[in-house]
Amino acid sequence: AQNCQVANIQVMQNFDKTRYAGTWYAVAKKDPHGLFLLDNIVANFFINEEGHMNATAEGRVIILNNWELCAHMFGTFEDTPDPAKFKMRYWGVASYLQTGYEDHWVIDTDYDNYAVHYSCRHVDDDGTCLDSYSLIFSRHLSGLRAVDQRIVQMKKTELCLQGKYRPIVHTGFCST
Ligand code: DAO
Repeated sequence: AQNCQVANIQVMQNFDKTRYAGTWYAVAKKDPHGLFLLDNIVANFFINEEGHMNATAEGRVIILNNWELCAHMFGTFEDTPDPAKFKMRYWGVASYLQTGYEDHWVIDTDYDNYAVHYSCRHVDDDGTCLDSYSLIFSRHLSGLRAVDQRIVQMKKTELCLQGKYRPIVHTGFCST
């Protein structure tokens, strides 16, 4: 039985941000309200001098109704008592891009192939999530292996987001 309480969501045990560092390609995304990153989403995590996780990310966006560009974003992560739960502050290299401060949870990863990210922006009065987004990452541009897809599918279900993801294409839009 699933109650879909945000407080009950299981995150990665003993998360190791050093092993998580490096490049991750988004292969699927559950969008939040007011979606921002469309496709060609690539994130690069690293550990700064103070030992905190940082990231750069890029992706195709459409802003101001129909201006298409590659957004270059930067994020800093605050540790919390749970090593897999972070507070992420993010902003764009250009002022017209989105900024925010929100949860960034690592739900599951094997560090070498797949990762499942989740963020709930608004918890409802009943404890379920009113506005979430979630990214499925692969270490490889070619996507996930069947063995990883099965694990990811289980995690999507645990997040109560099964069927709500769309595939993320990589066309090279942000590579030039
Ligand atoms: O696409 O609608 C959306 C939500 C994504 C907002 C977060 C983008 C900034 C990420 C910074 C680096 C972390 C991976």
